[in-house]
Amino acid sequence: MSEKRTIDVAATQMLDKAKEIGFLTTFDRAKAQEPRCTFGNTGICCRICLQGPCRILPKKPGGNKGICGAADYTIVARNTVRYIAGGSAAHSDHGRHIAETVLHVAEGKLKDYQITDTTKLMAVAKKIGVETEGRDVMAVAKDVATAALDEFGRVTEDEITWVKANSNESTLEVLRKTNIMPSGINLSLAQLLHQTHAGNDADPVNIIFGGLKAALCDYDGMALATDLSDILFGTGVPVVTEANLGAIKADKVNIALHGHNPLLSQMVVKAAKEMQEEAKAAGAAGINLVGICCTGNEVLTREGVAIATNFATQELAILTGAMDAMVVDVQCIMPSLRTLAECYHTKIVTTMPIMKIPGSYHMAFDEHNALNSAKEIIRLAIDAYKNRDAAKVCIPDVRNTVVAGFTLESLLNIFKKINADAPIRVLADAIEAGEIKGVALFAGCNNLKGTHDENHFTMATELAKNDVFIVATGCAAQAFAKEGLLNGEGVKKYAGEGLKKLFARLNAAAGLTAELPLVFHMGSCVDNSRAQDLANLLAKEMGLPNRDVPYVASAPEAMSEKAVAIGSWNVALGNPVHVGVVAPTVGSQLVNDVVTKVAEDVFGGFFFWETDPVKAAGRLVEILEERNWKNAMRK
Ligand code: XCC
Repeated sequence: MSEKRTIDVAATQMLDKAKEIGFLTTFDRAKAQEPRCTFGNTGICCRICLQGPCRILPKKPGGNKGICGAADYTIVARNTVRYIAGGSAAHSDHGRHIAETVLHVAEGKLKDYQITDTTKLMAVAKKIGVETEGRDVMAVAKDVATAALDEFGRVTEDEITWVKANSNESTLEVLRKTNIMPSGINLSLAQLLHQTHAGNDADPVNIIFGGLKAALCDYDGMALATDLSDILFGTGVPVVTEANLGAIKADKVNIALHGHNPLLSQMVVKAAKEMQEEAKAAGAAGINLVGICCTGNEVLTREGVAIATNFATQELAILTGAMDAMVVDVQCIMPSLRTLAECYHTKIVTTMPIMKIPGSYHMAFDEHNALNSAKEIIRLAIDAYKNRDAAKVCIPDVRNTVVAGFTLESLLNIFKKINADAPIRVLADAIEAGEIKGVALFAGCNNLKGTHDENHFTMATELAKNDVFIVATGCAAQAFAKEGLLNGEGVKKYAGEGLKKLFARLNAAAGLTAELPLVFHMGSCVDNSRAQDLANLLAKEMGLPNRDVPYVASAPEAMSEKAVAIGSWNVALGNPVHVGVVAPTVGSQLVNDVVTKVAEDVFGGFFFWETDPVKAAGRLVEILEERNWKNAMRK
């Protein structure tokens, strides 16, 4: 673990404050976990049955296998794919919740939601083969939502719809040949848990292929979540706002929207607009919403809500003393928030039936009464504001301008101003002319095994210097937002000459009031599907299979099971994937070789682990150059 805690200036101030009041943050708890257990860290601790935990102890007679005889490669493979199952269940369940809501809107059962983006609805319907000609919007919406819900329960031989509709033919061929094309989400996830039960599959390669099938369900669930969220709430367009703890305002009722699912947070945004006067009546200057983690990214993309902070520093928003309520839905919410809130007036409000924290407020969110639920939460925040202790307020004066809202559609709209017939040609031309080396996606979390946000920042600036076009999602995108890479200044400071030339053309064409940012914020973690759409389009335009397109992905500070799932489908779809923490596959040379080497022969995509951000960026640049060189040779 690194001695330096974070590169975020605001976070540093708040960590000092935590020390002052004697609160142990996640940074202290991470330190307390050192040194890590080597068995767990390298993936060779098996806890799948009650005879365990079994560890691999090569020096002891009989210790080189688990009690059942499972070798290191079986244990490591099982543990790894069980991460994928967890991540995939989380993303796809989020997608299912959105799909159910769209269905109920189409059936006229929900008064507070509408079909907002009918253009996207029709485009998605056409993509998945739902008839649109002469049909009513609600009828099409019902069929699209039903098709999405069918993804979950299908047990027939059919192929899963969103993977099939989004992927290029050459990719589908590989997925079919390797027998990892799923038919239904629930089936693949249940089968994977079965496959990895004690005394079941011992073949590491077969287990990994089962894991990749589940990872494709993760992709499917997130792709349909993105599509249906856009249909329901609108597809984001460029917005200008700010990021970091300085976005919390001392004179306003501050409410943080935290988690992943936009169903409630969109309603809070709507309700806040209507309730400014109530806040003023309580003595505040109004209501100020800020985002944390991917709920934050969702409402940033569609509503321009400012970012307070990302995963590792979520507690610090409460330490400002000015956070009146934190509304959380699902995923990436630290249970410690409630303990810290006790030192302040802050209300932690959990809202989903599968995510409760002992001692916090639980206000069960009901889609049938969505706006009222949101208003109730805001009233709770206004009440809490009245109890705020001004003496405890300490908001770091740190914020950066953010230009975000780059859904694939809004990005292509800018490209269209340069090439109306084939917008993605703009990127393809820049790559083929050698002006830029390719495209990199930054995704994923914070991981306190390293210095908070450092890998993100160093890698992005290194890639920009090397003329790589960068898109980002999740907490990676939020790190860039806080550190000033999501604005035009970032381009001036860090872009290489080739990338600067591309930006000059894009800025001239875009005609936006703000300059385009160094890194394009594509949204939340489920919006990694937007980045894959970009890769697919680019491959098609350049006449290449995905495995040859100059596109790479990186999760410099990966933490969650969802990150493992995202990385794994990226590999299956042909993308080289860097991970900035050492993966728990290294306990088996065989498994590690399969995911870092053999995978490339089969899928074109592969993983590599590199904790040094400069070296990792260098390797990504090399991979892009190698793909470009090979493509030029083939011509
Ligand atoms: Fe969670 Fe999406 Fe990771 Fe951030 S990036 S810590 S998963 S919020 Ni997905």
